[in-house]
Amino acid sequence: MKFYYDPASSYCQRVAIALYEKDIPFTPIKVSLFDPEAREQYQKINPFAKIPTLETDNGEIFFEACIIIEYLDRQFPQQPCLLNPERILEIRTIERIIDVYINSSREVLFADSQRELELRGKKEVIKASRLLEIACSLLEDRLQDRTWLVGEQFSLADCTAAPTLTYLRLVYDYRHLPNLTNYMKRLESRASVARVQREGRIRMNQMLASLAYPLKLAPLAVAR
Ligand SMILES: N[C@@H](CCC(=O)N[C@@H](CS)C(=O)NCC(=O)O)C(=O)O
Repeated sequence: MKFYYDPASSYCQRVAIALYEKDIPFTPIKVSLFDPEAREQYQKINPFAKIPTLETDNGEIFFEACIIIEYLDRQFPQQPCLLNPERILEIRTIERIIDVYINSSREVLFADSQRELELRGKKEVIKASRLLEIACSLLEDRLQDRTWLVGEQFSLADCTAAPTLTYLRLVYDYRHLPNLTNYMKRLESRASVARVQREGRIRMNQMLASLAYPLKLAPLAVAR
């Protein structure tokens, strides 16, 4: 099974967490989307030229991080079960909230952080910040009495949350939300998440160093 990815990509990290959680053997293939020749080759596998993509030993191709994780969960039923059928709607809802409201808003805030100061904070940025706050406080409430986002079992929702909440700290400080902050700390001490963070760190630091307006990950405060 071939996994086309970049170690710093948050969507790829979602899948890598699932692969490591289930201890699934795979062949990692780094994709350089900035190299026009490599990009053209890769488009034969994924016409959208987006990472991640999974190619099975039978030549089946899967893209979209959440679909790849669903495929892995079906094919490799060993623990942890990432899409527990009894909690499936809640798992999918949280995955959507993270992808649509948190990740998209994060992208808007990131783009804004790279504009000249006088051009920042336009309407779309205010709207994105509002959606981000709503989504983060929803997660904060859910995490009131849970270890992971959908209860005591690590799920697709957590595979999605870990990279997104890590990169979110570049542009949005959520340390005023203690449940979310403590949850992020639990994620960081989980082996699969610590591993993808370690593997993505060099590329991410290179990316941060090349920004017009450098950004830093806010450290996780000790939450009460
Ligand atoms: N909806 C896709 C999004 C994948 C995606 O946007 N990947 C980024 C890397 S994090 C990418 O390939 N960007 C390259 C580009 O947009 O040209 C998924 O869930 O897998």
